Amino acid sequence: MKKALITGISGQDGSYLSEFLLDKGYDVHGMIRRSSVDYRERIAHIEGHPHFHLHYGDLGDSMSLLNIIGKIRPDEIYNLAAQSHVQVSFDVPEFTADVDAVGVLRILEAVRLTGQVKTCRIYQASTSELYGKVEEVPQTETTPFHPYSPYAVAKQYGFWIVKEYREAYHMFCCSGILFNHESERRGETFVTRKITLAAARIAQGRQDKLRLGNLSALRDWGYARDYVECMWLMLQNDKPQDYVIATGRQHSVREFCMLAFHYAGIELEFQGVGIEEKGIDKNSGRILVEVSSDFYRPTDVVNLCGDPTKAMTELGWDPSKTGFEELVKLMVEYDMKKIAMEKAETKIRVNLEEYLEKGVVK
Ligand code: NAP
Ligand code: G4F
Repeated sequence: MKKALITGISGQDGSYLSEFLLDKGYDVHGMIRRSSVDYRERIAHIEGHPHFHLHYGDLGDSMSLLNIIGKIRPDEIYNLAAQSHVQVSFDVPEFTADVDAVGVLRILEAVRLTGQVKTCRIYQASTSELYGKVEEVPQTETTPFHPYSPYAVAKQYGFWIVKEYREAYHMFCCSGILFNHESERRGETFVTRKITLAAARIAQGRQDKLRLGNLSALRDWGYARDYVECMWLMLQNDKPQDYVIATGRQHSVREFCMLAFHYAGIELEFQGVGIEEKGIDKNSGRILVEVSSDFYRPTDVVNLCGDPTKAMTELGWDPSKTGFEELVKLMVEYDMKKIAMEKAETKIRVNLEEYLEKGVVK
């Protein structure tokens, strides 16, 4: 049975990759960090599976990496752990560099120092943010990098150190240059999930307005569940190589917003420009979306669109499994149910408190 180690297993991609590898018959090991609330929502449903094991460690802690990698001796490592929020990287640049840049080096060295150069294959979660202030559209494996945030600069180091170890030590290590991929498990402060949750809350009377930053930013959004297959395919390849993983289609934050509200039953129209732009409910005339400079970044990446031709032809990967409309729909449907459940729970709690106060229930 093949053994895989996933760092960042509690994140969006880590949870989908765990399910994917368990289905393939792998023994899956995951690295987790201790947290004050020890509940891992995205992987709670697989904890207890006989081939699913969790280990405490941290990308900032070489000793924990040496210990875990030396003990498990995995056939494959998927390094998904990162401080993955671009805007937050402006607030915590040093931590971001330590985890997203030096953390990659720590993994490579742990593999080398424990004598697994020939036996262990490594996938590095790289990113379209490397193209940053883009120099061509669409972006391919040969497009020059121009990282445009502390996050992207750190990830750039990760990309180059993987390439260096591949050439210097002939290690099977490669980077997936993944464009944005979203899902119902996406972190709630990334723009897509922030929008789908807000659309669901506004439609159900639980929120008045949504405040966003740059509505004109363009992204190539895919479905995370489809993208984890590519990580695995890259490690099954004959040669270690880097691949762009994207859909090849581009949409603005504004378009995402209009579609999400549409699936929540609200037709929006946008009026005004820049900070004055508003998203207005066509039926009621209410302003539901406003622009706030709080969500502007010191430097923003505004024109991402990937060309997945190499992954399609060499890995046989299909980027068209889940289209943009379907992705937005499934995220909104999930969040509509989530908010409805939360409303029902609140109602039950309030009723119960009233009964307890009146002494009806003891
Ligand atoms: P995510 O949901 O934010 O998950 C990040 C994971 O990293 C979490 O499990 C987190 O653990 C863990 N982590 C953070 N700091 C750590 C540290 N110091 N040591 C160990 N673990 C740490 O991210 P994602 O969307 O799944 O993305 C996975 C990877 O792909 C990331 O490297 C990201 O930068 C990269 N990427 C993502 C996209 C995308 O669109 N999703 C696109 C390109 C590249 P906690 O749960 O304890 O916080
Ligand atoms: O959803 P975002 O925060 O994702 P971003 O910055 O593209 O980063 C994500 O994708 C990268 C791949 O390209 C990953 F490497 C990275 O780990 C992460 O998963 O922002 C998308 C766009 C930006 O241009 C941002 O300025 O949406 C714009 N935006 C507008 N209003 C907003 C908001 N972003 C956020 N998070 N929140 C807003 O209110």
